Amino acid sequence: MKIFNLLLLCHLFLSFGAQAQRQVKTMNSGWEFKLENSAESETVNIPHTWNARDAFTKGQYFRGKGVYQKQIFIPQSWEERKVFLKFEAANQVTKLFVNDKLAGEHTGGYTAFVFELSDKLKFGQENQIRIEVDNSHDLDIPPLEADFNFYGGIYRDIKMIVTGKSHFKLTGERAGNLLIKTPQVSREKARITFEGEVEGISKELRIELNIRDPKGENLSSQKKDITSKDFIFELDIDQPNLWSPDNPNLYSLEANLIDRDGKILDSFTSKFGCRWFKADPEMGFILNGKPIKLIGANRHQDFENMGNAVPNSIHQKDYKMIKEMGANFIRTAHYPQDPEVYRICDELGLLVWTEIPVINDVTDTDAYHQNSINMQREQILQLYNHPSIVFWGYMNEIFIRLVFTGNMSEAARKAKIETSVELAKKLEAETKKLDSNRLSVMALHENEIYNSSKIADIPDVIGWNLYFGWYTPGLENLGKFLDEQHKRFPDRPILISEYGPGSDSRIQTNTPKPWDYSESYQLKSHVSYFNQVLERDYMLGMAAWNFADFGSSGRQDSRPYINQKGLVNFNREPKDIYHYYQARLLEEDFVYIAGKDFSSCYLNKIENVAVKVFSNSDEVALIVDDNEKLKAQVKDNIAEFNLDLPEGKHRLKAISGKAEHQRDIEVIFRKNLLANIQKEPLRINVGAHTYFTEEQTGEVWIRDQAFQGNQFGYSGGEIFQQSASKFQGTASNIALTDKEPLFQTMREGLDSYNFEVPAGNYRVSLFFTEPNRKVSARNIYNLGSDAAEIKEEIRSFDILINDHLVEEDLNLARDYGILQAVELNYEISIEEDLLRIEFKPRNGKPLLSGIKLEKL
Ligand code: GCB
Repeated sequence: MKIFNLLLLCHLFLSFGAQAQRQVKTMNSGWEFKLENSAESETVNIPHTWNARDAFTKGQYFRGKGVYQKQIFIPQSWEERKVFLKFEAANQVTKLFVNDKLAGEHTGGYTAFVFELSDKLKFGQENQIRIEVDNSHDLDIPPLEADFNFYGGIYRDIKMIVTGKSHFKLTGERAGNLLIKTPQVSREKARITFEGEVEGISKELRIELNIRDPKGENLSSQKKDITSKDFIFELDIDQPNLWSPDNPNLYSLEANLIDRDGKILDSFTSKFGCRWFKADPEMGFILNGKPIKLIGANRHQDFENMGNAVPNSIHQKDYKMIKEMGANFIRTAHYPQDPEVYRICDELGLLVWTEIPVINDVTDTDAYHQNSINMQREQILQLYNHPSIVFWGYMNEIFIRLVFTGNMSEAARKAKIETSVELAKKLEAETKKLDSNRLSVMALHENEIYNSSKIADIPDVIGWNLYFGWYTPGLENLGKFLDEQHKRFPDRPILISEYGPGSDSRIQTNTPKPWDYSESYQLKSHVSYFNQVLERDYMLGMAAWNFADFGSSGRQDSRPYINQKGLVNFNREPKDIYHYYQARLLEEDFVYIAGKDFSSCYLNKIENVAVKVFSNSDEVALIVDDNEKLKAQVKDNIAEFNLDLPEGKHRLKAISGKAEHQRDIEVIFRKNLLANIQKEPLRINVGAHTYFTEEQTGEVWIRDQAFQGNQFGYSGGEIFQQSASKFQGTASNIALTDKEPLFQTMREGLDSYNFEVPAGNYRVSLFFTEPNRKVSARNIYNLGSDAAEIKEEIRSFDILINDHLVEEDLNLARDYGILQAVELNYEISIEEDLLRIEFKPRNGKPLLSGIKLEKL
């Protein structure tokens, strides 16, 4: 009986709801897609981008028009209703055609828009929907250029919305949002306003408003007759449950638009939260009356093999990982992200800096200025209700292009500065006009021009993107820079909006250096930033660059076309540094043995195994091979152990408080590598102090060493360093390999490479690349007037193995071209107990990137 009643109730509710209330459904599946000018089409699902692959293969991706088409049946009954399409975003100019008639157009790739279809539809029939999306470079649309990919397509959800003839406004810059404002909040009381617009005003319309508290209990219900299109409700909440990262309390609001028969014509729901905050130039960020250091990361919206067309589940996972890292702060650099992002930040309790993509440069046209303003208006009006958002950002490193452009006339420089400052003033005014309760912010790169132009005086808060120990030398210079800024501009609240070096989980070392892409240099750098920021009360906080590795087609680091500054990999596999943040930030007991991707330890006799354990207590216990228990004090959330271990496999278990973590390592003595060569080839990452591990096989290329009576090593030469580059080796993509780090680092001018191995048969594989770009820039066969200089640069050399000439006049540029992976191998039989590879220069200096030695 009871069950029957319940079913009946459900049935009544559902049938009532289906006819009358707002209907929303995704329209993601089954679109015919083709690139303009392409003959072939394919069926795709949205989220979709056409650049998921080409942005990672050629360094240049297709920028142009893509067309999506679909037939949809529209029921006859919808003639009595209104029909809309909502795009959560499409990059970057979108046109919608319904039955070949233009139904709407939108500019800008990162905010939502809604088009009404009603008057173009045929009811009770099939209708043709065509969407043209264009991601061509356009000087009037931000972003003009940046260190990330502008993937084209409908890369966020697309939804159909059906309402009654009278409905809450859906089109326009709010894209259907109705604003919930919290102009005054204290512990005692929160003043709430709810405002919006109704379209299709007719007689006897009413809005019923219900507010629920964070427990879901009804807090307040109000009704109002609607006579004109704009409406506003006001209410006070006594002793509000405040929203904060620790207690992300959310209220919910439901508004129903009702006709005189009590029928619901349309409805709107939203969450909101009550909190207040300010940025203080001495005390930092203050939330609900208490200082809170903002610590977190920036986040881009793309993912390995997907480009920016990622489902909500990936957005959710990212922000959960950010929360689980212990962060309380996130910057959605460099553009507004998926609506799901802000929803999950509200739920999880992450404070958000969101910004529009006005980045690197400004075009001095009315259209560029207006598009920037529209983007800021759309961002603010669409995201207004999210309590997580505390900063509206509107510019990133806006003078970087100017600073790095050489021969620019003084007049052009002045004009560029003027138009940028003018745009900043407009964006600031627009931001404050729409929302005076939040803080405005911009991010600057390390250059005095932001102070001298006075652009840095415009927003409430300044974020500095500071890459000390990377683009600028000296990690320790960070604190000096911050103190100087604080002293010169004592009224300016500041935070670090970006910092961090690139790292590659395949590259490991115990002797980290800037630009070696090792995870241990990344650790060293982040530890230093933590220390320097935490000891300065005036600092609002810091956001690491970046939560995850991301696509950037112009980059040539150790992984091509990828910016590798992530705390996690492009596929979100954590790097060590992610766990360091956990140790530094989490309250509950935490312990983690670093070095997941560095578990083979190759030691010289005198060395111990260096183990770092991340922990948030004062002391860590380490149990080695289930018996020996060692203890170490924790400094900067790291306990260091030096273990004197025999060769072989070992089990480590770290304990701190209630937390435990276990890891296996293998100790291998370098001196035994040659003795074992029958079983395991020797692989050497020549010209590098780092270990390189191949992802597919787990094979390790060990760091290089000199031949000093220690069984194997180079003699002569030096580590190759590209001139004017900080990178050790060549920071260039290497064609025809996925072992870039092996080829990028090399030894130049070496005389020989020696191995003390017994007489017998061996295979010697040598790995090379020609790094000299000049050689290819000028045709090597047609040297012209600077022949002598170029000739010097065209390296060629002979190679002898135990006096046998194996290469005569090896000229990498001539025979293979530059920056290509070249592998040459030789089978050789030696009669002495020494294998000696000699490099004899003919022109320039010989070089070598790697050696693999196998016993046959
Ligand atoms: C920056 C930019 C960011 C880049 C980053 C980098 O300052 O704001 O977009 O990706 O540096 O890695 O160089």
